[in-house]
Amino acid sequence: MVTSIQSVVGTERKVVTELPGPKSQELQERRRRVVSSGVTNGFTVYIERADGAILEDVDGNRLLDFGSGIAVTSVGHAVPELIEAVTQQVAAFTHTCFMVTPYESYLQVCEELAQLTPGDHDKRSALFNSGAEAVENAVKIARHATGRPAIVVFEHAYHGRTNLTMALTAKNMPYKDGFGPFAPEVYRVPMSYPFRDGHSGPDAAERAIRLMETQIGAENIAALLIEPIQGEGGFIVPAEGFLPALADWARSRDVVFIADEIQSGFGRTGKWFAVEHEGVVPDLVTTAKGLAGGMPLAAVTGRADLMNSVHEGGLGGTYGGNPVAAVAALASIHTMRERNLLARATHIGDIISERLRQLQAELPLVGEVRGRGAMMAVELVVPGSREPNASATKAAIKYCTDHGVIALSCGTYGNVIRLLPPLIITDEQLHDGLDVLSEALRQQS
Ligand code: PLZ
Repeated sequence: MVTSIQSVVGTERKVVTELPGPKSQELQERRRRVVSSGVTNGFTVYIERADGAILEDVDGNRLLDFGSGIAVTSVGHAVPELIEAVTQQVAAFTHTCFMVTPYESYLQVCEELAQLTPGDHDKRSALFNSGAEAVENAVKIARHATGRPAIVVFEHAYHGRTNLTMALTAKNMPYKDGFGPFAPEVYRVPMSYPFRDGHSGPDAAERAIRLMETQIGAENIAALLIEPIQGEGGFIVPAEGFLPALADWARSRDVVFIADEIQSGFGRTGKWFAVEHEGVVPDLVTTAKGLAGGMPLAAVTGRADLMNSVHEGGLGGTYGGNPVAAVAALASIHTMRERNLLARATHIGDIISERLRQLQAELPLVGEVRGRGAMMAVELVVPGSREPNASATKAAIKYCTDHGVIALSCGTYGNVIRLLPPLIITDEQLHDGLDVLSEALRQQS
């Protein structure tokens, strides 16, 4: 049964109707009557099945996936090993609640996390359902362990949509507007954003440290929380030396350094975690998305003394570390190793950078090309300036989706196109999608 589903989906992008097609349009009509308009869709094609890097919609269109459901399906769609593991687990048992009666797969995920996350110190993990929930718990743990209230976050940061994580997230629209009041004791300092601030990494870190010391006081800070490469904020890669300087400062002041690797982690950048590119070892790491290949699972992993400082029963939740999600994570991690997907991520990054840099040389619309591995982006500007160009970004994304390539935007100013293909994408598929994106950008120039 499983194989017949897979064999139906081809490996090539193929648009056979207008997009969205008639069946998708019908579903969209139905949707309007039952789904809150507060939840939106980037692209209203309704998906029926998927395989590898291709999504097939209800009208039979085959779309090339450059988004991986926002950096989730890194191992690709319909991975046989994952299907097998999940199917067997569903038949065995779907839920007991780990806090009521435990099961082995939860331990195995924590063993993998201890091994894969940076540093060879003694580690513990706790499992949750979503990225926001992992971030909330990392903050709870850091506050409990230090007895301090303040949490420091950065400009352009994204950490989630729950009340605490909205406070941690920078951008007002659409994430925060009208949803306050927000959780207190959250302080925001400037990020290193080389394209826009021109600072070296150490200088940008010095600026942030000065603010923390003078306006908050290190003795009041429980944790410094940072995405090593910012995701929703615009795929901002801090200047070299920024992360190590902050991590050193945090260590010297007993401030917990939390790396939010929810988008940048799990092989996306060519290493298991993006902090590894600069040799940084965080005290706590939050993971989700790519961890479980599409099943909802998230984790906080880090120093045993911090993770165990919480009183018994202080962490948990009904579904955290659900057995179906847990075996999906194990299958996904195994697939990443077996298929050498970290090296694939680097290879994908090389292809994308080369193609995008050619475009940058050709088109003044392209302000910057940046990212690492299979987490690459272009920042679009008004030609001849650094003025963010959100309208061109929107139009280029529309061109891509009209032509069956699912591409996503991001950025505080809405002017960044990000590429997050599944790591199993073939070179042919990648070039095909990049051809469409190139044409999309040329049309905006
Ligand atoms: N931390 C770094 O990227 C989720 C958000 C999509 P959840 N990013 C996609 C949207 O508009 O809601 C994310 C992230 C980083 C935390 C999160 C939150 O993860 O699983 O969406 O809660």
